[in-house]
Amino acid sequence: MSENQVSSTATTQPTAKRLADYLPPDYLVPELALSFRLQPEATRVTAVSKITRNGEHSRPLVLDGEQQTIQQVLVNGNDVAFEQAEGKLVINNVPSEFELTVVTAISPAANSSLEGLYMSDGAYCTQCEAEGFRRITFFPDRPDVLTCYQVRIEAPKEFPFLLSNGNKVEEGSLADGWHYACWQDPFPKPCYLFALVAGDFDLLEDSFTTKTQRDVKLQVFVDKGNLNKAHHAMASLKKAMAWDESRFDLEYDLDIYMIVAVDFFNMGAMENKGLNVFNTKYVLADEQTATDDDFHGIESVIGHEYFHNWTGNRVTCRDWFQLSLKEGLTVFRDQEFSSDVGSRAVNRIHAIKVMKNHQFAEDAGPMSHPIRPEEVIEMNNFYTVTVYDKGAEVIRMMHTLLGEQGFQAGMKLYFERHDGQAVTCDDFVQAMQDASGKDLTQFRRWYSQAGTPELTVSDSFDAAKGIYRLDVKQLTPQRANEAAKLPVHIPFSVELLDTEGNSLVNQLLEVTEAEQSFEFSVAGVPVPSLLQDFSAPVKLHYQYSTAQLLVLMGFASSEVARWEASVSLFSQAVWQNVVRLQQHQPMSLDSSVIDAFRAVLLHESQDHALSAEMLKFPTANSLIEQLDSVDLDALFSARDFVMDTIADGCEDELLARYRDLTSQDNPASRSFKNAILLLLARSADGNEALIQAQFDSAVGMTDSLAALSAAVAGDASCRDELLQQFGTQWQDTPLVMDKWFMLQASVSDDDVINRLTALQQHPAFSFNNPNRVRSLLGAFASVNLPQFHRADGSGYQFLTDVIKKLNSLNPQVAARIMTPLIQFGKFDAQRQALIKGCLQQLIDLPELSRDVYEKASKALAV
Ligand code: B3K
Ligand code: ZN
Repeated sequence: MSENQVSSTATTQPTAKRLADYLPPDYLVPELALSFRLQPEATRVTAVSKITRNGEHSRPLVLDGEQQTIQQVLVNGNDVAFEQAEGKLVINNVPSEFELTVVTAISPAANSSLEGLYMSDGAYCTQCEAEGFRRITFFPDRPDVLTCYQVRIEAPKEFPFLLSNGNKVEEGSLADGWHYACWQDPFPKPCYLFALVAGDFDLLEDSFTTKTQRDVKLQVFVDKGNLNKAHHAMASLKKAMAWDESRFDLEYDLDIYMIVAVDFFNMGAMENKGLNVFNTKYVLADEQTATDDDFHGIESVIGHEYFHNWTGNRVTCRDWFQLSLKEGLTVFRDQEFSSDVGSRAVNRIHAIKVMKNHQFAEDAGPMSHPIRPEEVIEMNNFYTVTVYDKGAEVIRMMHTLLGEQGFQAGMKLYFERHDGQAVTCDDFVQAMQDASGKDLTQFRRWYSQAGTPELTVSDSFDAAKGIYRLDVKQLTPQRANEAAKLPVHIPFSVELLDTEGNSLVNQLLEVTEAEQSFEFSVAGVPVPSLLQDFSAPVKLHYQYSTAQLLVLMGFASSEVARWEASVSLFSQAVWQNVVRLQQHQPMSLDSSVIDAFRAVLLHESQDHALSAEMLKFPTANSLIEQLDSVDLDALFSARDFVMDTIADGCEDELLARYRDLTSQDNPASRSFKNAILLLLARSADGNEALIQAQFDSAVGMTDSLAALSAAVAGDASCRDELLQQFGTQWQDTPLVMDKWFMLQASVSDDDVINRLTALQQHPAFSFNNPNRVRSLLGAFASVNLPQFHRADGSGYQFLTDVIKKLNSLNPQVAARIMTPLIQFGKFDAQRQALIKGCLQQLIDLPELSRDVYEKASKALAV
């Protein structure tokens, strides 16, 4: 018996894996029997696999494995020689079919990275995607090895629930107060979908009858005492199951569906077959502790993970470069779910904001990659807004081009061809093409070209012929060391309105050339609504006049286009004032802009949720994305000025509408009311009494948090007192404390860094918990831009110190909160130099994780 500790710390500089190097697996594992004897410091894992050689060759068996102590390796029951190096176990001269037994010991209690088997608040749980299974046992840890699992879990009876994928087939008692359970998953799956949970929970149970009349047991497991907060998650699950049947004709395939909510989780949730593990943030909700946005987020993430059962689990990815195959498609599906059961326009606006505020920045930064990346150092760094959200936009474009019927025919063919397989993005597009007859050859470039295509549009009107013409140019910016980008296939949705706001033309154009023109017969010069509903993930350049935007904001057929016009109106006002500041002129705002926002307040019939979106002015992040280089100080001042001036100019209407909305008890009206409150806090008066009154009388978290946010945003004199009151009231409710930490992080005071440093000692804060870290520290860098970008560099240094600490504790979270530090290309030379200095400190760390290394080194190489 040999005992060898395998370490995951690379001795050499991390190297990239490349899509071009893909080779099929040398060995397949059709069956695996896994057995766990759970102990915090030394869990014994016995893995008995049936292994078959894939094709004719004599290459050794190479398995992935990290952070385990090997106790036994047997081939067909006999001891065997093996080598171990760099996270691999190698056995030479294996037969073409054999049984491999590997016994290892792991330490869940010492696992702070939250990958593999770890402990969350006393419960055992797992996270295997992308490459965490190799921390549980030695295995070919790649998604194209599909295996039938049998799992046996042994634990003390203090852990009453012993869960794994599939169906429970046996359970019973053992000696010394222990017990066991055995699970069998009939569907072959890649190891990233394996899950195990052992703990004591409250359990909410329900059932769902599928369209073929099969009864599925539904279970939601939550921490003790939280049962009353699990009902919305359960209702959302049932809604999602019904929706997938009606819209996609997809039915659930096991007899049981389990969701376990844990407090320590690196991301939102995980779609393990039959046993989803969720961050509590996306399960627990009641009116007192969760906002309307939280309720919406839960419904959407519960849906997302459920939809993965077909798009991800039944058909999975051949390799991790194909991640968008399952993620882009599943985000598209969850967006459609939210849109079908809620407001389509508002959901579309949220998706557009993610693209414009975050994805465009990623595309323009050092981590820019196509939705199907070609080179990866640490896979966890590629669960990005590009793969997920741009990936969903690419699926949406196919939906737009093919129509619902053509798209569904494509989905049907995709499942007919590939159910039970691990496939590529190309396989998906091919199914869409074959089912619809639409040539998607050029469209495939969306998968291989990084960067945001830019559409520059100019127009002209020939009064004599009554012809309006749009000249469209497309260009995807080429970066250093990149091949020239070819034109992509862009669905370009256009509406033309007359100046009274009547719709003249509403059409889907297809832009495929570098330069293309489109002509329309119309009587007079129309107002064009271009790229309606963000019909493609591109940047649009068209010089809208204020008059045109006012027509669109009031009359475009698409509610999303009306919102887009409001965003452009606001943005133009900001940029005009940035120029004034740079020219040392006083700032000013045209009264027509104030009038346009006043009209939103006075509008009687517009959906309140849409009005709210129009009043939630563009963030500084989204403004930064509109230009190639930005004077940050001028931007912050100009944005504040425009917001304050609108608030002052509309104060009477704001107050009147606010009062009117207080009696309306629904999420859309609350959203409108609270967007107004935020503006009232900015007006010269400050409206502190109103803020205080809402805070005191709020019946739910939406209104209470909105009042507190208004106090923080308006720097109200009651701010710290309200923060204190709220913090005391909710000190024992971690998810509410996250909201509180986030507001603390957005305080505009010059000494906010001291505040955040002190809060790291708060009893509710812990560096080990990703939700806390993201709320207090991640939020500072992504939301409090004026303080993060302080000219003295102290904001950058603060974040750098946090990343240094997390680098060893939880590299995945460290790399994730690092994003604001690597997107510096648009800033002034001084700030860039300060940031680069910080990144160099990270590069110089003695035990740098691959996660942080990949991002820091790419940023410094630009
Ligand atoms: N598939 C998981 C994400 C796993 C992230 C690994 N770093 C959740 C989801 O997208 O549904
Ligand atoms: Zn997903």
